[in-house]
Amino acid sequence: MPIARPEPQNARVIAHVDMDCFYVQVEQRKNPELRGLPTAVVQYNSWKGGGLIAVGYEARKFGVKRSMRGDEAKRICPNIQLIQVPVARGKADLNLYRNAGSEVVSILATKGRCERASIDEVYLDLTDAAEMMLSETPPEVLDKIDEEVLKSHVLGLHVEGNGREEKVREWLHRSDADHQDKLLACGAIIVAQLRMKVLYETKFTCSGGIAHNKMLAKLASAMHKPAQQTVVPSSSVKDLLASLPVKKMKQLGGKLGSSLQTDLGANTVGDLLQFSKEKLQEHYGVNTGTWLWNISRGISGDAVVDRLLPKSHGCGKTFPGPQALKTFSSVENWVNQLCDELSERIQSDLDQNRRIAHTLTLHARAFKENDMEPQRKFPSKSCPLRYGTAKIQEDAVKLFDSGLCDFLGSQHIGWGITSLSIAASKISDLPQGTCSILKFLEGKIPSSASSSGAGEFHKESLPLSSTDDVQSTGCTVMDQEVKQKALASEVASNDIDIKFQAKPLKRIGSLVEKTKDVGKSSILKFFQSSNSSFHAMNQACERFSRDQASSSSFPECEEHSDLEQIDEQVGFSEGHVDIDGHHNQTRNGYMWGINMENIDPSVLDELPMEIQREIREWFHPPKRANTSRKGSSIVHYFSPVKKG
Ligand code: TTP
Repeated sequence: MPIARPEPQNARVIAHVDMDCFYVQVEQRKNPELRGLPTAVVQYNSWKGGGLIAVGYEARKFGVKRSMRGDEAKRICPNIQLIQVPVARGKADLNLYRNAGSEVVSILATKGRCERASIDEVYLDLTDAAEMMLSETPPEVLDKIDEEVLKSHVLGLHVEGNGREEKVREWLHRSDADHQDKLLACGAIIVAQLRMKVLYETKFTCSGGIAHNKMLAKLASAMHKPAQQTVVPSSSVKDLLASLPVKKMKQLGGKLGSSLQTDLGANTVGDLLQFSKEKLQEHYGVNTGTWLWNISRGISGDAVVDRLLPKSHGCGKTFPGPQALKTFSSVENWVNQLCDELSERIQSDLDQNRRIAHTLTLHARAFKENDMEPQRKFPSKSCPLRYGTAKIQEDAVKLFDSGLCDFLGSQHIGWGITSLSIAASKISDLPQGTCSILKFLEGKIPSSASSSGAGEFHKESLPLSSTDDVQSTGCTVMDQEVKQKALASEVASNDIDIKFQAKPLKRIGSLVEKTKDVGKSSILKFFQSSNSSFHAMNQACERFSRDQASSSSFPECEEHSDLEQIDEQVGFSEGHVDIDGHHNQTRNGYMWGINMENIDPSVLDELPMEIQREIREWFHPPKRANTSRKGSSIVHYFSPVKKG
């Protein structure tokens, strides 16, 4: 559902940059002989020559379109070069294109906040860069303006042909322009520079839109392609939207857009101007009504989110026509292959970017033979994501099973699957501070560091991550392996990244590092000790996880995924598991088998006061009755995820 957000008070400069016929360009860079030739990239599936997924601009001149199949494209453009996407696991492997997209993003991100919106497009917030240019070298004082900037299309200038560049130069140079237009002029210069840099460094062309918000910038970038840019001054917005078919507007391509056409008779976005805000709210609710009222005026306050990495990972495969999957085992086979790829990608995201995905979703398109309810769709199913290929496969198959049950209902009839996809979403960064010390502590212990190869799990488990936002239809246990795997990979890298650590922890690191052969390593042993409360806590987590795993079967399992319940299991609340027992024993210094004296005081001193106090109390407990350890600060401190 669209969200109505007011524009911020100060004018922004937002750019949308979209690569031109992206996959084709990537293939042409790989094989320069293809340059200048009509080229298209086709899907792996070779039925009727394969579906076209990217069409080069030379081929478009012949009328070749993405909706065609290779055979048809050949008919209308006999010289067309059809390049098949790279293949892995029996399906398209998009890594080549993903990596090429990342090359571009790393260049574009140098000028302002950058949001990677898809494999080949980004939004940039260039407001600061434009303001700075305006105050230091405003366009009106520039003697020479680069040709690429002069080739910009400025909406509302109404000049074409030879005179255009002169008009654009005048527009850029206007000293009497308002602040907003001056900012856009700076934005146009910056985007042209960025596009040239992209071309120079990657050999890819891209197109850009420059406006005061994301919505307008996106519309603009598609207006003049390839290798061009379009500027949307505020004065041109009304005309732009007046002729824009509602279905072309983002978020109006589906039912909402259809309803605007049929129920309100609005065929263009501009047609919505005749309706009051109240009227639109009456029809579509307060939020959507307000959003419609806003967009018809070109208002959109959506911020450019700082995100260079994808929001989710997904992979899918279609099985058109006779290739439809009709048995459970054939579906399972494909689900396993998709999961294999997904698992590899989320693992590499974890290793490279320290990000964890929390939700696994399976989508499918299906049909029933002699369907009595053709309107019933195969429902998408989600569950908390567990790391490890086998677990993802197991869960995805259960999701499919659950979806198929819902899809078929009580009917015992034949079915077929024409598309399958799985996605890992709700991706978040690994918690930093606590994770760093865990990494440090784990990574520096010879027994775990040396025995853990890349990808190997630590034997000792860690407290679980929270999956607070999972919309589960069936569910499995949130897995500790997320954390374990994170640690394993970090340990394997053997590279202690202390830049995220709070300062004191950094010093602990160096102190322990320097002195680890003598008694001072006791603090490490302390946290590693198989008898420590930390271990007890982990064991409790493991037990909890095992119990849940053994009892979890789709789709009827309980919702145990959140941290609160896990906290109970590890003894943060009274009367659960045996952690209190451990605490009692540790107070005698008995179970840990170490003395306070063995801990280098300077190391201990580096810990936060609350932790120091707690450690000291464990060894020299105050003479008072045993109290509940609910909310134990040390446990919180070393827990990788704090309850949010
Ligand atoms: P788009 O940006 O939609 O298109 P494009 O870059 O090929 O062409 P344009 O110059 O018109 O923007 O998609 C980016 C890439 O994503 C495209 O090169 C191939 C891939 N893609 C698919 O695989 N399937 C699809 O249905 C679409 C739309 C794109």
